[in-house]
Amino acid sequence: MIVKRLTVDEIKASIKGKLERNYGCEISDATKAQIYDALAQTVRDEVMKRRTASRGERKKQHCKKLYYLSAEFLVGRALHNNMVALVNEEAYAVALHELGLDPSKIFEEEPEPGLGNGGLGRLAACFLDSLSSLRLPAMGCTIRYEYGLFRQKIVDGYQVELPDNWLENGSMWEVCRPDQTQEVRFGGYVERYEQNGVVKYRLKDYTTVQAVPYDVPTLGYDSNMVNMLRCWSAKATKTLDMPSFNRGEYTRAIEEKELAEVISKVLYPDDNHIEGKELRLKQQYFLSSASVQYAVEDFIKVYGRNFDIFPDKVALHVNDTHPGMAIPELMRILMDEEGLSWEKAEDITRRTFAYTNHTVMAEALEKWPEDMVSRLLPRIYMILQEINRRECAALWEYFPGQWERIGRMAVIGYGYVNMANLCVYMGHSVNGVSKIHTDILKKSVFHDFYLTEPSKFIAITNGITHRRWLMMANYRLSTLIDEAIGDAWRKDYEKLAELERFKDDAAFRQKFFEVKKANKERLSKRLTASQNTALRTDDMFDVQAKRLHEYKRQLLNALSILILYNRIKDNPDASANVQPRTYVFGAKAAPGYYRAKLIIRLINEIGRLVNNDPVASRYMKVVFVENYCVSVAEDLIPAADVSEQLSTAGKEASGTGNMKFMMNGAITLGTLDGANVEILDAVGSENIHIFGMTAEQVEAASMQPSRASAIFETNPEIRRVLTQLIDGTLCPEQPGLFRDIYHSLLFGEGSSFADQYFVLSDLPGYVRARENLVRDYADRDSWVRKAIVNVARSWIFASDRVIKEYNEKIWHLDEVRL
Ligand code: 26Q
Repeated sequence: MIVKRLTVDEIKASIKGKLERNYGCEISDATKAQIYDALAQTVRDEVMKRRTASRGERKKQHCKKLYYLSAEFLVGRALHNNMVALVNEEAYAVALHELGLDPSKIFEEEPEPGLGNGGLGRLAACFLDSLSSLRLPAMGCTIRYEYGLFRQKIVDGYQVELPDNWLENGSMWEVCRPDQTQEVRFGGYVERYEQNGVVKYRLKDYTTVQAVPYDVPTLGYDSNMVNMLRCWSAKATKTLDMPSFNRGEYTRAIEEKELAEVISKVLYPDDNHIEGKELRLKQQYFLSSASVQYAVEDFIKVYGRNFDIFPDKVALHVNDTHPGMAIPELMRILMDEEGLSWEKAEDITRRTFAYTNHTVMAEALEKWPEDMVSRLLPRIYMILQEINRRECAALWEYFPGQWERIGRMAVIGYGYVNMANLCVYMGHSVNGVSKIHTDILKKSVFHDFYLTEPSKFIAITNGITHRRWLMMANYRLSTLIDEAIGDAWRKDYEKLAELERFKDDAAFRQKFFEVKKANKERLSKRLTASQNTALRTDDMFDVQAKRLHEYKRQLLNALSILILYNRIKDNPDASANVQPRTYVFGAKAAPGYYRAKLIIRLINEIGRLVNNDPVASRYMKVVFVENYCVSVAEDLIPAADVSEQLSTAGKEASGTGNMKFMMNGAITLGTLDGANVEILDAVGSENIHIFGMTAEQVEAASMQPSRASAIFETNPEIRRVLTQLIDGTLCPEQPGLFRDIYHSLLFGEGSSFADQYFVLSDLPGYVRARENLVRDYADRDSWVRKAIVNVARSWIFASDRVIKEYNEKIWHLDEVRL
């Protein structure tokens, strides 16, 4: 079935018609919000028409379906993205122009769903986009957090968090499906009973929470395929707790309703750090149980109760361990509800589940206290215990007498349920998100498992959707690419490689440079409006944008800016030919992460010092962009010349911001960590600036605790900036403000040694790398050539490539024929 694209006149008529019917007004007297509604509804109609045409095809063709389970889906705004996917942007542009409307102003009206912290959530969103574009049947499953990630304001240099009430005025893009509500059960106790001579278990005296699905359609690019992102919302059971109601405990009954609905109230704002909060465990089981129940229900609808073929028709993917309780949940359903034996259920479960790991840092590996799990999820706990018993027995055969090793690998050990061990042991595939990350998984984090089942471990390097991050975010560059090589790259990402030969075309290079400049102007306009900060668009833009975390080392960047400031102050005459540059930071800190918030304050204080200095401010400017989120990234990344990727080697599993910057023609300044290693492989050492210790060196040096003081003693420039942290140079009103940072760099605290992220160790090499990079920038022709090579070779990091790899190695889905 072919769905026709709207013509300019049809678009205009639709917008006018919606305004008339919904609001009884014309364009001239409509509010901005009403115009957004009318345009969004027009686009939504187009998306839903394609949904109708493609719906049912997957079932008819008996295609296997993927459920991608993720506690976060950071999808970003939908309107512009859907216009791109409809491949009708031109007609929309003309129609809006003829109606006297500015599309970019209308897009701003859409509240951004911030249903994720950072990389992991954004990856899930890029994957769903690629799945639809490649016509692979899938459903994303997540939680419909009423409050997404907090909005950030900077007040007096500090981060202040504001609630993100993104659903305040409703959302245009979700479709509620009350008919597919699932019941999720908490608490109670397990009763053993016999049925036809077979021992069975059931939950008694439990509390029920309803999971109500809200589906957000995800249209593939030029594919007419729509996959749903299912967002589960918690709702109290329809009837209030009648017994307590009858006893006259009306208010208690209402309180319990509130307690049920709190499950989907708010996204936890911690990234790469966990606290064993009970509500977080409830969220995880809520998502897991509702999604698995639906997957089983949907399977039965198409194939009946022929569970032998379940793994051939259903793939369940857990994005990190957060939805890992889906594993015992499927076991529970197969045994308790469908009557399968343990052996059968275990075999089906293992062949269905695959797990992606996103971190090697101990503080981010999830462990739940046994007593919490047994109280909240008694039947699930029983199943986990049995999994653990069988696992330990099997390991005893493999590693006889090696108690310690078996203890490390156990699903339950030392009073905790270890989620990573569960996912590795019970899944058929474990993947890391870059080559180096997968090597570290094999060598250390999961080394014991790797010995027993090496073929389970695979490396699939992350990627990003070039539709949102190039076509949508960088319209100017995309049009320029079309002019050079045609527009086939939009569907076939590999074709982006053809751009490389244009690096030798002087006219093309000139236009490329002008695009970058125009993007800088767009960013400057945005920041002028949002935070009253205009940018110098002739500067080199040097950007570090990502969550704030010590391992990501925004501190390395900040200290090197201070070093440069000192050099300019010491020798103003020699500065005359310094390339003026603007350092841009964008970063949210977890609200409870004291030092991360202090680093934000430090960046802002260094900014105050530099930006107010009559000499230094001629050559440098420091800008902190408030509220870094997907839509800020869409304006910021296309304006960057330099991409700062500074993580301590071995710590960043992959990084995906690095890929977004590369795809938009920024040159990477980075360590040999995560996907930076593969960016280096792709572009060659002449098109990237690499510095710093390797993961092996970091590992080896962790054993020498005295290195920080040695650097302090021997390097006067570093000694000086460290002293400036505490001598009142920064924030003279509060000279002791940054003592905590000073102390952590030089002395460490508690169990952690001084400078545990190797900021001081890498600082000299980083400062040198920055000098080389600026020298490079001065030769504009050669710089633009490098930028073009980066764009051309970024095709490797397209998420379409990633999804094809997952599909070949893990999921084995069939394309839906439309
Ligand atoms: C877990 C339990 C309780 C509360 C919070 C969490 C939690 C939430 C979010 C733990 C971790 C996260 C996010 C992790 C994350 O974004 N990791 C990043 O994933 C990217 C995609 O693979 C990688 O590119 C990054 O390197 C990795 O840091």
